[in-house]
Amino acid sequence: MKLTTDHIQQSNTKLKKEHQRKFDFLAESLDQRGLDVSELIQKIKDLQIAIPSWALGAGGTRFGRFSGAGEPATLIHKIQDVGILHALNKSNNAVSLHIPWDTPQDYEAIKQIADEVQIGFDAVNSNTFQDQAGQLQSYKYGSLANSEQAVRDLAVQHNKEVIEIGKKLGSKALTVWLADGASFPGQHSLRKALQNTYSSLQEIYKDLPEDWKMLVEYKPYEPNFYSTVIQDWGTSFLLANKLGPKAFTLVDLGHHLPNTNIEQIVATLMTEKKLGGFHFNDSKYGDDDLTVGSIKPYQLFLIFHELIRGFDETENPPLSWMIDASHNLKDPLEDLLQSVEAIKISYAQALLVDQKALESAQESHDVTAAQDILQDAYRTDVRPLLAEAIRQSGGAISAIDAYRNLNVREQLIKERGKSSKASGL
Ligand code: LRH
Ligand code: MN
Ligand code: MN
Repeated sequence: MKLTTDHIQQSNTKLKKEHQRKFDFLAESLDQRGLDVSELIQKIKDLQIAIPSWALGAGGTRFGRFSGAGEPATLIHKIQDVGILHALNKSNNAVSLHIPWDTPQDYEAIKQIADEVQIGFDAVNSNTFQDQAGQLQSYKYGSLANSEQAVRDLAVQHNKEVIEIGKKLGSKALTVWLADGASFPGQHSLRKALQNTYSSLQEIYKDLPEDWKMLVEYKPYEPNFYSTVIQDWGTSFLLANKLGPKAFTLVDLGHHLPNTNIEQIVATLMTEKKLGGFHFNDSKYGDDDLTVGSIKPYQLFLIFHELIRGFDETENPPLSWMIDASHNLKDPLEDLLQSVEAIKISYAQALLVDQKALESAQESHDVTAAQDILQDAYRTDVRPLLAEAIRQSGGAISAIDAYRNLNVREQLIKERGKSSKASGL
């Protein structure tokens, strides 16, 4: 199924008048606040967020998985799904692949299909947290951190292969997330595990093309429940610093202990020019992988506020923007549309912050004013601005409405069958 501009325009007709009324009202008030509305719209249009291939089917928990219907069963299906999202919201022009779940068979065919739906390839992810069929060594006790050289070699080799796959597709980054750790005190040497991880990463780094980044993702626990080798931003930052200028820290919003101040981590990493990218999601307890903005939208706004300041005030290089989510209940495509909208809402709100007024409030220690300035931006309903940016780009005024009215899922079920299942987590 391919959504055409005609389909989208047709779905916009009913909403156009009401949208215009809301947009005019907002545009006038933003204009009165001294904001350049067309500049804001351009910035919102430019923000493109990559979709993870593994989020296009129903996820699951340790207790069960309730598959949806018409799930993408092949890499081609996954690219088509991302194409559908991008046609609707004009905000997802890339997919992030996980290898070996998404190893292409026919590269030319894959690239051609991606081209047709205007999708590129963002960071490629390696997977050394599962054993593959016929694998000679096991990752049960770790991969890059393993005390056995032969296991480390296998994991290094896998990462090198992932780089080769990414090169053929036009990716420019490798994301490394390691499950390596220990579930019991005494299980392994904490120091040796870190040293092994560093030397294994060095081997992989040697193969990284000049214009690539290595994104080192951290996570405090799970699947190991006593210690994780790359447990926090500090450990990731330390490794990225030691590895060299092409290595960066990747922040997955769900990979923090409760109440961690993520915006402060963002500010620190940007100051050191070592923030590489994001895995956006939301969580209440742990790595819940919930819809972005569904639990802590103010935190997301504060993160974007730091990002915007960081882009102005630091030399941090451009970021990889990616979602990392999982859906047990909702239609994955609807959930992803909601996540992308939430990201763009936070970004747009953060663009409204009166930076000059905030700076002077900070300098005069006017705490009340500082809070008001931030909250004034956060409490602005920017949805008409977003809808206008998407409409101007040829997308849908309301992506979910269009998705439903155009019976996209029903079409996919017809094409793929009720019981087609996504691979991956
Ligand atoms: C680990 C993680 C990491 C993996 C993905 C499937 O929790 O966030 O990014 O690659 O989930
Ligand atoms: Mn992640
Ligand atoms: Mn995760």
